[in-house]
Amino acid sequence: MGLSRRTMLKASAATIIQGGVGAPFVARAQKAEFSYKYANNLPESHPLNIRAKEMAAAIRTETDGRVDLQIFPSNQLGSDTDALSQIRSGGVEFFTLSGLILAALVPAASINGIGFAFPDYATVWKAMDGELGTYIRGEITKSNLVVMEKIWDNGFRQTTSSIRPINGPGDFKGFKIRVPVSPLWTSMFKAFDASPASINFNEVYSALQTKIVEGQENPLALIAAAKLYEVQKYCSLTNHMWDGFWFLANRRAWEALPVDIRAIVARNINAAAVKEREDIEKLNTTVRADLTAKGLIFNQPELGPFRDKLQSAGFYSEWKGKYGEQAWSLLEKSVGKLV
Ligand code: X2X
Repeated sequence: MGLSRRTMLKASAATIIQGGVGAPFVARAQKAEFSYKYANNLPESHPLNIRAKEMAAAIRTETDGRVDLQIFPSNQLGSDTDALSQIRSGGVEFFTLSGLILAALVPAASINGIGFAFPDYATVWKAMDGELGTYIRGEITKSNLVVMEKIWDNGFRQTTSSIRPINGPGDFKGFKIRVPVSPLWTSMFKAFDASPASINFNEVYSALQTKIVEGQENPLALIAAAKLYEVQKYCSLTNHMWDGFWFLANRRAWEALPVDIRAIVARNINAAAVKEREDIEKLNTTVRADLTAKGLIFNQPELGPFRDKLQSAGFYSEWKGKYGEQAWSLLEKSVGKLV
């Protein structure tokens, strides 16, 4: 019997099982043993979702179809705040979340977002793939979530505005800026005398469009992918923090996977993270020109005065106290003295 004929017979058998005429064609004859949802907050065109799609295909192949990862980009299953409670309850099995937002559950997880801590990517990966990352993952594990080893890149964050460019810390005074839902973000922009509003990412575009806020801050790759240039005029390269996404799993769902399957899934997720980091690094060389062509006006402020402002507002000493000696010394071991 020819292959195509056999496939057709299988398909018609599936149709009969499904209840006959009019039932949809079933591409996969059998439902995967583990059909898991992966939720994230980024647009489909972002490198995170492009690599996630490849990763899901590799996992399907390497597990002989036993694991089917369905990706839900752009907060299709709810805001980050909702998805964080779903990953805890098992409503979703996988979720990528900024460590700064995860801090609602795991306070130590926001530490990489301390203002102006990281000078460059080499320092970021050394810390996050090294001792600091190990410490943070230990804290996440204590909260009963499972976390993959490699953090995915969101990027160094830049400030966009519809009213004025940010040339120095004084331009933040009274500035209505959207920040993600995280005490560290609010605290940092309060230290700049701005007026931060906590808004989940799925509402950012409309908050900017309707002028509920005047600006926001995000990495260039995401400003491009989420088309924020359509509702913003200026982009100031404030480079004020590095932010990444931890790949989280619900513990019960993770432990339901046989050990050999877990190894395949983890290896593919971590490999995809490393590729995604490289994608963003490449994007960084071209995205500024693309955004300029789309109408964003760039400026590069001097960064020293921003750091001085945080210092004199007591930002660093306050957060050192919150994280405690152990975590703070791991951060300073990577980036140098901050206080
Ligand atoms: O909410 C944001 O701004 C985003 C997408 O960058 C994070 O996930 C922190």
